[in-house]
Amino acid sequence: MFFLMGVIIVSAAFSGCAPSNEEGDFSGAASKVYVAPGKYDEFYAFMSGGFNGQLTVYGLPSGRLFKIISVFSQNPETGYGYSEETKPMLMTSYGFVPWDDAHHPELSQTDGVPDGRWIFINANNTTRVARIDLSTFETAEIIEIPNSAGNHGSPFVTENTEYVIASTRFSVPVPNRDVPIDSYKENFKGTLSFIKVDPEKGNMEIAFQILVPGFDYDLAHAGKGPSHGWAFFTSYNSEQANTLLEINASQNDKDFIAAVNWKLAEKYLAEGKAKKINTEYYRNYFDEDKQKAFSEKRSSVYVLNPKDCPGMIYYLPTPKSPHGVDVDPTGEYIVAGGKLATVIPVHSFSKMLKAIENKEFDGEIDGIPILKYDAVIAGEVENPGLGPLHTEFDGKGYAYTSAFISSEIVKWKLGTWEVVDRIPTYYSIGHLMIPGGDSKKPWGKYVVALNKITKDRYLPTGPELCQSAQLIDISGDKMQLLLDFPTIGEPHYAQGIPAEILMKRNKKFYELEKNSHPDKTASEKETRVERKGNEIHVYMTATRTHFKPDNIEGVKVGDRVYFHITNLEQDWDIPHGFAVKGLNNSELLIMPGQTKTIEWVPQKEGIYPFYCTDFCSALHQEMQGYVRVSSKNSNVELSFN
Ligand code: RUQ
Ligand code: CUA
Repeated sequence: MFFLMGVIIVSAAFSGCAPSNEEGDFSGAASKVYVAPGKYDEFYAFMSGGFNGQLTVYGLPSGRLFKIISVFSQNPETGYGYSEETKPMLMTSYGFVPWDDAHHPELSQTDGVPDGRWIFINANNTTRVARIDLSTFETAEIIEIPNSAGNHGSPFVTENTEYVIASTRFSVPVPNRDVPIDSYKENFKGTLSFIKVDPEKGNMEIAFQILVPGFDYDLAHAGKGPSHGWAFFTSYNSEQANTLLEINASQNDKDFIAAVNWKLAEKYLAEGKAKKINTEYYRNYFDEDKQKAFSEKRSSVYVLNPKDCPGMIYYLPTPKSPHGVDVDPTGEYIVAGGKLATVIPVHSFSKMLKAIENKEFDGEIDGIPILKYDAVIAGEVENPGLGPLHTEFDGKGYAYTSAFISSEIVKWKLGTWEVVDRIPTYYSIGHLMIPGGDSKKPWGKYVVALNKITKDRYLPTGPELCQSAQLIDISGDKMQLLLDFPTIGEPHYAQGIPAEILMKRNKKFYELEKNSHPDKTASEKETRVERKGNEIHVYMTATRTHFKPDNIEGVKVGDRVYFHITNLEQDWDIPHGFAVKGLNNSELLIMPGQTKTIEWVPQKEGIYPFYCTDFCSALHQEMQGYVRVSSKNSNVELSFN
């Protein structure tokens, strides 16, 4: 959340005054969220973890948490980012970065509708985009974005997931270099990135970037239907301040939404209009056959300059420090959340095209024509609540906007712009989510409010309180609050999709036969322990209800011991875990058919037990073994059983 201090104080005070427990009749609500034991939820919801760097999976309407998908942060629970197989996922041009701040999940789309293949999410801090495979619910790929800082306006998909788009919050020198900070206006630039997504495999590559003036680019959404081929990016700090932004970046009445004609950009790229800039970044991917992640280094990127590319980008003036930008299901309306504005401005795509044709410009900035506000505006929603941020759509002609300061969701009608309903949220709502609510075909049954502050809503847990989601029924004329449930980390954006779409694709285990991990142990007969200098490689198998080998001798203090463990099970829901005493690393959680490796450097002589950490059968407690560690110069022979 990027607000004026004053605004935050006002909002905190406001939420303090709001009623802590609203009256109201919840008797009907309980049955609407009750999912009987053994029954499935109707929707999956994916919530960003914010500063925990992960992505969480919930069911709706129950609000039950199913999984935390490890994305940008190491996770000792599974070994993600600790195991040798997954460490490469977190490689960047800054080295190994085991954490990030993840804000916006976005489902892949076909024909403008979420298709359930992948979900993307951004890393805000060390600028990256991840792709999660929704057959395994595991991170399949992470690509770093060069020439970017604060990858906040990211990663939003175009209508057929041709591109994932991303914008830079912080402008920085491009290419980055050592300059005085007060040379901001002259040296600092923003970039808008277009990441090409392979239609079959999903692999990401940065196709091109567009160099833009040094504003802060905040959020984005792609066009659809008639506006397919365009993408929209909000910006604030058009003042180009580099200090005390709370004052210095709130001077202008209007900032801008950048409208990019990416089809034209593709053409300019093909014509050789882009400049190749040398810069280092990483693409990391998980190879499911090898059951291992790999890192590839990239060394250049194509950058288009609007000055050389007429017609590629326009600015839509937008009051005032806009945050979200959301395109309605028809693709005609572009809604901005002007967080300091008193109205919600809605731009018209068709008016924009006409204004471009008639050259209704109000000057230009760095080769980017500024369109006249009156020539592009479709309407303004009056009385939209204080601090409007984000808008989702129900597919029935209504829009729902979150108002951070007045802690409410405001429902209004597209076309007439009249507010038809409002409901308080507890408290300080940021994003909101309707399943499919940023697509062409929303499943407009619920809206989820994603709230920053919970205060008195839950049992207190010391100074740190959970953040929260609220489920609201939008199937009738009046919104009805059904359920509060806590979230993991800070939820920014979220996505939802009917469960049946994903259930069809769900993978139950990895086929052992297809596992071509170089350190796989295909059967118990192949288990062994090998020494290579001071490295010990343990090729171990796990199956109910033992490890093989389970006694290992001849390891010496200071050896680098690699446990390569293959889970031989070929059955759903039978992972095995692995931990050894004193392991300065995480445990491993190994899914059926997988091979995983953990490194251990024993520091002291003695006997070290290891065991399975996941209660896998009645004889789980028997699933254990010992490693004998001897002194550096001992002559205990390497042996195993
Ligand atoms: S943000 S609460 Cu990081 Cu998407 Cu608006
Ligand atoms: Cu394997 Cu417990």
